[in-house]
Amino acid sequence: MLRQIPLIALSVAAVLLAQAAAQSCPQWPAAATGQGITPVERARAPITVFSELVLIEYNAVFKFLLAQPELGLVDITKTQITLDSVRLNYVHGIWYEMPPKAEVLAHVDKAGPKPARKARALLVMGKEDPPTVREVLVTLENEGGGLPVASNLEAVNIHSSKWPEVPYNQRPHGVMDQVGQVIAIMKVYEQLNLFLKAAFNGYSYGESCEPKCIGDNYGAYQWLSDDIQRAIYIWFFMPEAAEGDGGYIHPLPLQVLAAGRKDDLSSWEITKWWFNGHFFPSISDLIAAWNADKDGLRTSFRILKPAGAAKLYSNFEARPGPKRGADQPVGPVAYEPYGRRFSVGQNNRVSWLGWQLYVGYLPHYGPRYMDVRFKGERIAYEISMQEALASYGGNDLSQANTVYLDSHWGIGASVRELVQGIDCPMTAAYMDAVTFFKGASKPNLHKNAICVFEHNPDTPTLRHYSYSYQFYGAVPGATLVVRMVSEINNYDYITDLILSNDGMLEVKVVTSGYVQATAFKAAYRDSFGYPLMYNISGTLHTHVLAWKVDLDIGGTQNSVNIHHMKVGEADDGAGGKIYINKYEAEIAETEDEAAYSTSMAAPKIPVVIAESKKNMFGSPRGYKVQLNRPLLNLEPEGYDRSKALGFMKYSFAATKHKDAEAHSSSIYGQARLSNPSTSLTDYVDGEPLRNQDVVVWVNSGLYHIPVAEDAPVTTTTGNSLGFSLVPFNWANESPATDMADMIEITSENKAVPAVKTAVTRCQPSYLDVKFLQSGWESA
Ligand SMILES: [Cu+2]
Repeated sequence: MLRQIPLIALSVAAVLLAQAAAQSCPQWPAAATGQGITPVERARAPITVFSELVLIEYNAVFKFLLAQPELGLVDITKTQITLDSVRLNYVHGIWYEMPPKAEVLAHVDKAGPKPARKARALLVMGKEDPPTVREVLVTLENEGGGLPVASNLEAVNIHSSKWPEVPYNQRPHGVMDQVGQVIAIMKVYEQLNLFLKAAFNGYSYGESCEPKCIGDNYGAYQWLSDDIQRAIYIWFFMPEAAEGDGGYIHPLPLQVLAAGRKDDLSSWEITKWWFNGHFFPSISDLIAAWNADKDGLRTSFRILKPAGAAKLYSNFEARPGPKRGADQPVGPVAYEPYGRRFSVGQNNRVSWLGWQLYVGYLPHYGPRYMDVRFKGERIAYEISMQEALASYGGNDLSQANTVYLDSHWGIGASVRELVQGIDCPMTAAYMDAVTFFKGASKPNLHKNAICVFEHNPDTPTLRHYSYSYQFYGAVPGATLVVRMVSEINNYDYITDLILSNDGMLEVKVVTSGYVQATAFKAAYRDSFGYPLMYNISGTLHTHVLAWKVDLDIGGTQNSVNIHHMKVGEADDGAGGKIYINKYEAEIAETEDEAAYSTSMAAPKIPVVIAESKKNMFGSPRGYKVQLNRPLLNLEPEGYDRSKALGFMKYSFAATKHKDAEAHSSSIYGQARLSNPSTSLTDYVDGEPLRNQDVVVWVNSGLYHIPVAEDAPVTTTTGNSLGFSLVPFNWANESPATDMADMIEITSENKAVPAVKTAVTRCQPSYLDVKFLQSGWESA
């Protein structure tokens, strides 16, 4: 059915074409197909200072690293994994190292020399004593003039930290962890299957389970103590019931904690069991309790296995019954009657109606947009995602202990191809992403993973209708969207950068995908979530997205002008006192004054300004940072597991730009929440902020209480997170007023199209404006 949609859409376009011809309008092109930029084109394109690495550069860096004898690295994909594999050195990831900002600006703005092009690599060094994780820089030469040559290995600190390395067990997830989990399970394999077959009606786990198989899934890491430095929660589900990828919402009420001692893979074992609401120290204890029917463990147990049509709840198969919209299954489609107004250049440079930027990504942190300009002026040097948190509640073993920091799992490395006509409109252009991550041996090409399209919001950017003075004025709405979707295991994060024709910029993330579920108990309804199906429930979790916004308004010398919203007093004209709205604008002198949590009782509106650059009315030019759903961490101050969540201590923070403070979170936080290498809280340290290169850190989040409507997957509607950057005395009037499609219709001249509009070519037929009087005057 889905495959038919483009055909239907084309026929709709054909009808529109016929209509256009009848009006002697220019031919409207049929819905455009995506214009992928091939790896060959990417490799040939002139490489700019903002270009992410291309395929051949990743390969050159990987080959160079493996050839350095002092590193002793192996290609992990070609290595037989054994118990000794923990003693291997391998490359976990490679990405482009953005040069220091001063060098980039000297090159871009002042025609200075092009900074050296470097790649950063994350190396897991299991062979060292003690084993560690390190990062190195490799220089790339010969760009644009033949094959890239990698050279010059530099030791550097872990990115955005003062640490030269992190402990081995703080490493990002890799193949070794699966070995540890298997070892832990194998130690109890026979007893586990004995129990599974008894409790789950003959279903079992492992090699000989067919046809009644139980699958497993795993959650987040925990560093539990100096001895137990790596532990993970495993839970079980029935793939047969899930029929596809829906196992996330078919959990069995069985969870275990698998843990290893320091770096000894053979020590991995299951240290805790949870079955249907009860905890056990060992499988023997669980089996003994089952056999003895302790607390009704056996006799009160019902298998969580939906049957028949109920199985559909976790998938997208057609439901029985009539379908809405069956007589016309295709709604409106986007088309561009005069062709595209945006362009996507090689090296991911996007231009549209005075906006220009470079679209990029980091494999761990996700999307980043560089050198964002409007009407030729830089608005932001960098806008980049820093973290995606999902922190769970629950009184079982796995859900209660789940805190996902998705930079660890790879927000950028998890982008996937987008489906034309559904993920992005038919008119979208597509770009590829290339990442090298998770112990790969070659770069991963994500075809059509980024789409760009102009979107008509069908809400005018500006409008006024005056029947008194008989005129109508408007600037039609127009936005450009740059979209990437990261599918991080069960969850889908749809990230949009939205540019508007009036200089506003919005970053918006909506979520979809499967919730993570557990066995439902009646008490859950009061605290953690509602049933999705019979006795299965999602569990309450908090989503928080964090971003870095390096604004450069009129240059890099900026200040933060915080508008404190207050109630003032005034005269009512008759000697009485009235309360009025007012603001008290205060420029933050230090970083501490510009870092705060939003309070409903003391609202603040932060504006990044250039104090010395004024608009024609003498107001400092600026951009307002508009927070959308900031979220505060409710965990008690000083709580160990909050230390990696520094990005949600403040809803707004502004600090002085430092190349060494490039990120507010890190890939190493997940595996050791209590001692992250990087935290935003370390950056807010009282430095002067006035007339400095200001970097803003914001977050946005929501509480997700899972309900029945989260099946099959979470809806994107109503789950929007993000922030906006809004011109604030940046211009002398609305920056939309130079749009060619601004229109004024008056009672004297209401011809269609109106002559007062700057463009007189064939436009849509606006409804004839009659300026009728209405309301009581016309009665
Ligand atoms: Cu959610």
